[in-house]
Amino acid sequence: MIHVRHEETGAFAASAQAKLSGKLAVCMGTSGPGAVHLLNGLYDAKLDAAPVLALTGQVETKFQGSDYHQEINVQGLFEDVSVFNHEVLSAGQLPLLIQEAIRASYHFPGVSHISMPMDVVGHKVHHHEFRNKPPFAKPDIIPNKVDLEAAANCLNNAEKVIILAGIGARHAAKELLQAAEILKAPITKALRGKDILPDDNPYCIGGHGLLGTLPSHHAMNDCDCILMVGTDFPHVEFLPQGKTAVQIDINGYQIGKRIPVEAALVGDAASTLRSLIPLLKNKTDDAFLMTARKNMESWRAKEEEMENSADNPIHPQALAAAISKYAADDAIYCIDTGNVTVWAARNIRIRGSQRLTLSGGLASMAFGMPAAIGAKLLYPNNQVIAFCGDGGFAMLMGDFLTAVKYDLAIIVVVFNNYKLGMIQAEEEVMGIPEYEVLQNNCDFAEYAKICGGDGIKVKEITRLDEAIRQAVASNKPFILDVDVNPNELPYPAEITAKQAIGFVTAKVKEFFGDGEKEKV
Ligand SMILES: Cc1cc2nc3c(=O)[nH]c(=O)nc-3n(C[C@H](O)[C@H](O)[C@H](O)COP(=O)(O)OP(=O)(O)OC[C@H]3O[C@@H](n4cnc5c(N)ncnc54)[C@H](O)[C@@H]3O)c2cc1C
Ligand SMILES: Cc1ncc(C[n+]2csc(CCOP(=O)(O)OP(=O)(O)O)c2C)c(N)n1
Ligand SMILES: [Mg+2]
Repeated sequence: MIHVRHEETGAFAASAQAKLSGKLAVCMGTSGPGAVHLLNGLYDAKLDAAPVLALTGQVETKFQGSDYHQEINVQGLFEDVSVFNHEVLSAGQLPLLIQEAIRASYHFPGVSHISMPMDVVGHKVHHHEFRNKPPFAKPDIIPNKVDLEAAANCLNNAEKVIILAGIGARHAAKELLQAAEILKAPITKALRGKDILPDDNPYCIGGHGLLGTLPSHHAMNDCDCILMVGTDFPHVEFLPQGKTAVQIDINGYQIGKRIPVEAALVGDAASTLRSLIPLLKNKTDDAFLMTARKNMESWRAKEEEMENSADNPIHPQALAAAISKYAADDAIYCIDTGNVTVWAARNIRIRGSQRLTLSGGLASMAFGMPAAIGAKLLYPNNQVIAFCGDGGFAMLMGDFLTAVKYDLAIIVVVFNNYKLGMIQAEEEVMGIPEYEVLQNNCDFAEYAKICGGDGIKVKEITRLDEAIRQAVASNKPFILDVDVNPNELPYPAEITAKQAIGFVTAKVKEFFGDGEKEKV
């Protein structure tokens, strides 16, 4: 049992553990406010389909219904977030309910919730009342022959195929690369699937969407067929109309959700690809792939200008790339939401057995450090690095004390731009001058030391490398608080005229003092 300072940290940590391992993770909160505090972390688990069991307290049954101290309708409150949601009515019921909850979390998958009135818990439950371990069978699901042939036809008839792969294809890297080789197809990754393939693999053209790369944007627009594997990529505005599509997903409900598909393959990513590959014809024309590779080289070269820049204030791209350079081959990255997500997506180069997790579906701030706590507890021998925004970090910074208490040598990198950077960017592309985004931060490195950890504040690029070396060598929880350029814009791969006009309008308004002047 790990005692956290804020229940949301516990729920995020559990969600991150479940996302990284695929195994059930458990978190707890008291009745009333403790239960309410869990919710955001549990929604993160729900939206990323992570198996999490949440246990909450409840007031004694004899007081229920009387607006008793801390009494809330916890079942009602948790109804939307959970796939299984029950109150324990008697101690004897508990073994059954726990097993049901676990089976539901794995099967659907998602959050199960059990609330426990104070008079019901505290009784002895005998071990034999638990049935045998529930059978969590993992069937090897493959689509039928007709569907496989339809998919093969579609892919064989297309000239230019792009593969969009997500976290559901994590165990299918070998098969993805075989398919890419036969189809002469570049592979672009949905963000939750960033760690399925090393970023320097010659078939990989980075990620797709707002945080994606320009080569991916071009390849997606130029292709005539999209092969989606283990992804529920939600940003449909980046999936062009008029393409044919083949989709592989273990969950039939997901197929056709984001884009109309010609061939639906319900099955496991690796097994389905293994059945599909013998039906594919080797394409001889590799011009589409070669163009994507060439575009990727130029895009990389452009990013490297920022990554290697000696400018002050430090470019966040330079910080992300430097961390990526010093990270261990087995590092686990835990990423916050904000502009910081953009730098993680583009400037971390995944290699070796590195993992990366983020709040994908919910896109919640403050995920980074709690996720790092969860990851370090589960994988104590791996290096664990959180990429945090200053806004996100400050939300749950009290739980740095938890990392200290349990001796968790996590590295927390704060991309400190003293503002809610992503919100400012969103305001400005809409033509709204910067409004209420600035933040009066403390020195987070000093804070780390006061808590009993260690830390370094970095303001100049010349100090960055040495600071990172100290962070990775430290055996204490460590905060690397780096001042990054507050004016760095998270440009999308391609800027629309509307965005550019909005941005210029906002800047002109800011110049003439329109909008709110903030004191920090
Ligand atoms: C600030 C911010 C910005 C973001 N911008 C972007 C962006 O620009 N681009 C982007 O890509 N993401 C972005 N995201 C993340 C995005 O919201 C989604 O979470 C992400 O794209 C989903 O990745 P995924 O498809 O790999 O995972 P999921 O959405 O979890 O989908 C995984 C799919 O795999 C299936 N599956 C599971 N197991 C198997 C199996 N064994 N075989 C076959 N299928 C399986 C599941 O049924 C599911 O359909 C952003 C997030 C944040 C916080
Ligand atoms: C819990 C939560 N509240 C609000 C938001 C909306 N939001 C998205 S990004 C962002 C700003 C993040 O700021 P910071 O953590 O400093 O990162 P930066 O964008 O500056 O890199 C906000 C407020 C959110 N995603 N999650
Ligand atoms: Mg910020």
